Amino acid sequence: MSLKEVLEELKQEAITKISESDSLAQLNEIRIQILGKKGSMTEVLRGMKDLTPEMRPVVGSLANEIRDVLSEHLEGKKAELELKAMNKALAEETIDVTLPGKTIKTGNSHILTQTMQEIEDIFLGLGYKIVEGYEVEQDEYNFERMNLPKDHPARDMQDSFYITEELLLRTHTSPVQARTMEKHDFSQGPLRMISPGKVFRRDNDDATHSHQFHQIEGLVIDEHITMGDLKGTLEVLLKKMFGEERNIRLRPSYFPFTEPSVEVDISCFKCGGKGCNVCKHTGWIEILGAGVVHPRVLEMSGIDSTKYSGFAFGLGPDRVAMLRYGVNDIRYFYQNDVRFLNQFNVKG
Ligand code: 2U9
Repeated sequence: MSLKEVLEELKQEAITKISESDSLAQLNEIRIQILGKKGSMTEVLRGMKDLTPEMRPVVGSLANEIRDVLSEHLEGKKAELELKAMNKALAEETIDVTLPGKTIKTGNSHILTQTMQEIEDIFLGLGYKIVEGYEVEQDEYNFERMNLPKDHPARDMQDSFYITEELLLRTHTSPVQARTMEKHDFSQGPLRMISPGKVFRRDNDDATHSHQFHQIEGLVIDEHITMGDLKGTLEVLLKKMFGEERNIRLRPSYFPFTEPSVEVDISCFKCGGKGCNVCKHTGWIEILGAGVVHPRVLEMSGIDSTKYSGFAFGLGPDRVAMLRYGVNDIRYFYQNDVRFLNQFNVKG
């Protein structure tokens, strides 16, 4: 058989094999067998060296032609098999978009954090700055600067958590205000701040007391600040928190750091003032303490009390949350039971 005939036969055989192949892997095998380095075409072409010089170009161009034809067949078959494989995958791997999805559980802020952030937002809107301070404080800032004298019961070892004689876990967030006051430059404008955070008292834990709880204290100092500014500010705060229909009531009280001092009540948000279990049938709910900053407290932080005056208030976010959501034991907030906490998952 001449080399030309061998090539023709090889071509026919290859075309048959290609057309019969039924997988991409098999097709690749065939390509290697025919056109690869050790493939049959290459083998045949090695025999060209024995041809006469006249025959070499003839056989050469026939070989090239056959290689092109076979390449075309291989490509065509490849495209056909790929399409077949894709159609098969599409038929087998259909996705049922109506199946219920997997819920991804995400965490959410603790209800006390949510309550505090809501209050912080109200004060940010009123132009206050938020200042956080130390949870371990000096006796000087926690008590002395707040006009709590050495023999005050709050300074007793029985009532506060002392670390050394001079250091303790803060019993209120007031030391943050004292530290901010002594640094404040009044030539830049008045001081308007709130200090949210954890405070610690050595109470016996019961339904309404926990050794750790939260406070948000507010302080405004400027020239000519009066009780009227305090009342207006608290009215804005309490209406935003408990509803525009609320009334507020101020009752005289006593705190060492304010003079005069008041307890502030809101008309009951459950019964509107008629009397119910939430307001203990009085129509009013005690919500915070406040007053005009004691001149001695201003002077101790280096502020001229003849020129400047201020008001201050303190409220407990734990109590706010208990009232709002009908939680009857403060300790639930600190037990981290997810069945309790998930009730306040805002994301649902
Ligand atoms: C400075 C001067 C005065 C902060 C105040 C109260 C009244 C008050 C309670 C609220 C609930 C404590 O957590 S609670 O039990 N606080 O009634 N706090 S006036 O007075 C200040 C603070 C800082 C420099």
